[in-house]
Amino acid sequence: MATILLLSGPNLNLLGARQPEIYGTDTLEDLVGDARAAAEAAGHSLEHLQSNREGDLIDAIQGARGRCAAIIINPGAFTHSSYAIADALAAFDGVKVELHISNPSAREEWRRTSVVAPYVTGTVAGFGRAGYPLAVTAAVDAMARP
Ligand code: CA2
Repeated sequence: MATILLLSGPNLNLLGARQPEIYGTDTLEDLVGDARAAAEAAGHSLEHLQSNREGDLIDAIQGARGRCAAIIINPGAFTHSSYAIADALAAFDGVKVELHISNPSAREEWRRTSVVAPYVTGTVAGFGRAGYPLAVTAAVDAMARP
């Protein structure tokens, strides 16, 4: 049994309350629940942290080193700007999944660059709520590969 860390970046705590046409009507708690159910069905546990602060996310990534087998991260808008989160992910040796509810590549120009993408195992984007258990399945599969 391994621990998977799910991280949610800035403003994701507002899910369900604003912009349902982009992000749906489900709350972050709903999405995390789906991810946790998928992890537990695969025999693993899932920890979750949401923060609006870059440093909290970096501390969590550092704290996962040697403790968690995988990190799934929806960095929110930090996806497009945070070299510090990118560096923290580069220093984590396990499986890393970048996760987005929307498909940033199909949105505004500034969302089309991910500074964390070079440091992750793979990306799940554009599938809304369904992306959360998909990301867990992808992480579990990658954890089993050498
Ligand atoms: O599609 C995603 O998951 C994003 O990571 C969401 C970020 C956005 O900056 C990325 O480009 C793509 C924004 C999260 C903010 O979520 C809100 C939800 C409801 C109301 C307001 C913001």
